[in-house]
Amino acid sequence: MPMPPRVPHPTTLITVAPTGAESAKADVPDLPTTIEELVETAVRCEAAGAAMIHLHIRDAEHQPTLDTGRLKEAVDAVRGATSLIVQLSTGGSVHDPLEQRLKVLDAEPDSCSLTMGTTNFGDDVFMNPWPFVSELYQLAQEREVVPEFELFDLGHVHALHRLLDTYGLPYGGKVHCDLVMGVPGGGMPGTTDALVASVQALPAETTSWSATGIGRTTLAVALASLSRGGHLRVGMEDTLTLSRGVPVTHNEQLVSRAAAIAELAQRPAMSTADAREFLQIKQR
Ligand code: KMH
Ligand code: ZN
Repeated sequence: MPMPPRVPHPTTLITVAPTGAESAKADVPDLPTTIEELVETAVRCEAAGAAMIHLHIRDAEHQPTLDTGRLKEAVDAVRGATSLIVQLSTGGSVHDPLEQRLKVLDAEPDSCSLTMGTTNFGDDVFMNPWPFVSELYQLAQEREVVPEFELFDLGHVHALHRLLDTYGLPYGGKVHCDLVMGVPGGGMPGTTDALVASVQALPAETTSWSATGIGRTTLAVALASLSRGGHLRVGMEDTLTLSRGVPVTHNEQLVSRAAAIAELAQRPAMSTADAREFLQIKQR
């Protein structure tokens, strides 16, 4: 079976996912939810080694929103303050309707997340039926937005084969995946075995992949990813503690830790300029 290249890239793409849609500001006051907090977070995370930011936006009441104006405001603000690749979540929250999630691309991000299938998500269901995935993918191709394929399960890897076989390569020709592991209540576990099984099954067109482990799987997944030649996603969307009982107070801590272990693996953090070239991001 053809497999993605085994020679690791000499540097590590670090993506920060600072907010997510699941944690409440009232429970996690350090979660960046305002535009000002997002910009401050983006600036500090870029300095610490991040090259891409995966954004979920909140409204004035700190609730998840897919309002196009608010998304655009955040994209412009982060672009104005950093050179980070701005990736908008099309996953939103489990309560967002599919039609609204398709409209995320109206905010003209550099990249968008694109989850390759439905998955149990805590007590909820994160819906990604095939017609929605296909439509979103074709829209990303049309709008020249580089997708990041979010793979929560081995079945999602299988669906990615079908997508690429049916609709061809994304804008820019690069196929970048992110393994999202250890989601409570669904998907694959955050283990080295699951990571290796998924990577071995990736389509031959895959040019790069990262991995993120939810909650306490974060370090195990990061170390497994680096040792298997992958890249890293970290952030308070996925992990709220640095170790048992020690809360994350700023996303920069997670990015700095990721950059340090990448350095230790002799694959230091990738610059934003290199990441733009690496993922073939359109100049906007
Ligand atoms: N918030 C989750 C339901 C994505 O950003 O594309 C979905 C999620 C995936 O976070
Ligand atoms: Zn997300």
